[in-house]
Amino acid sequence: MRILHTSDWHLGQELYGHDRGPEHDVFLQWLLETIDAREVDALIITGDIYDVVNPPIEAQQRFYRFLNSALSQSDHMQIVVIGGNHDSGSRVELPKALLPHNRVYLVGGMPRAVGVVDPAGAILELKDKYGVTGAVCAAIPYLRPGDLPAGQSGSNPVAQLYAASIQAANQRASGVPVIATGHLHIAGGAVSELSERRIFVGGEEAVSADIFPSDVAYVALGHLHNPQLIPGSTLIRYAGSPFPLSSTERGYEHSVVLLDLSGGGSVPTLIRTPRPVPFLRVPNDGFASLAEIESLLAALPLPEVPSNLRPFLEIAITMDSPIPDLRQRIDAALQGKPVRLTRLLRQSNAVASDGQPGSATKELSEFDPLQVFVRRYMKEYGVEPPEPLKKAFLQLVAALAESGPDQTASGAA
Ligand SMILES: [Mn+2]
Repeated sequence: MRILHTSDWHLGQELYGHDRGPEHDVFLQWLLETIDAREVDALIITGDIYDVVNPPIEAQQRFYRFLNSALSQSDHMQIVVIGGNHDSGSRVELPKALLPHNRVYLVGGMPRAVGVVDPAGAILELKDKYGVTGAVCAAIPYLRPGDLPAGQSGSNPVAQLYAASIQAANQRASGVPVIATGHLHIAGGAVSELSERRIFVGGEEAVSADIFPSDVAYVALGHLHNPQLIPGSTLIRYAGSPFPLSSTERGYEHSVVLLDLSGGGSVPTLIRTPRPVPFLRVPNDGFASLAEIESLLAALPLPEVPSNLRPFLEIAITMDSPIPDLRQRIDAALQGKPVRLTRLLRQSNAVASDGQPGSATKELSEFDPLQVFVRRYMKEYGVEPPEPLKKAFLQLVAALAESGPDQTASGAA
């Protein structure tokens, strides 16, 4: 039984106004070819299919075209899709009735039976090309507050829900390997600044890897964008995003996981994904003066490519004093170059009123909300806010992000 695990596609994403569609097309074409060449039996996509709950029509068409091509190029490959924190659960499940029920499993939100969360409803049997069940999958999506059992003191509600689902999977498995999915933040995972929206499930930002028992053969995770193995009592992996979704991710070795499952265990192989658009930064690390940046830009080797595949460029500039025509000078240095500017980071050498060099000209968007809150609190009270207050603030920010202006009816309880 061969499974391919991928995650966090974020279809419909825009990077500082630049469309990522052409990169998604390259990735999805590569994925179709890889699935075919490697004779994959089941594809698992662990959430954040779309970047926002209300994705553009083009992004949804791209997803449906992919499903259609993947189904028609193989006569048995199954596709499991779980909802992520960026997805609307009901949007993920929308085309369910149009798709073959024994080949595509869309689990946008935690399944319910007569209104009550039903862990057994998330259990699927994945079959090999001979129609023999090769794995039983507990397809758990991103969990929203109403999905979790009322907390008994001392036990984590996420752990309880996983325990119930894995138990239901084991009952169905009778010796066949059990795998589980999730879209959550496991403690110890490496996060990507500016990329993943903070989430709180069951009141906690991160959940312990202990929730996955050793009798599960593989745990396929989504949410963290850096492909990574999570230490635990079994094989737990974040597949990561297919290409950099922010400048923070530009150094990652983006990949998908190919998993060979047998009674004897599971063997993962990472396959690097294509990166059709380079992510450049000038300078490569840290900051440089305008004069240095102008000469680095002049020397930048930039081959001519179609305009929608031009490299992204982030510029980080340090200044001793404000440069009134900064933007014009950067524009002039980039004139005619086949490159797409994303961020222009500014650092001032002047010492700001908060005593921190470099913060004087930092833009609000370069701070995360917690940093703004901490600075404001310190200005008022002279000390850092207490930890419970910071946590309450982060929960509020996470709740706002999920119920923002682009929120429509979703799987949220
Ligand atoms: Mn994501």
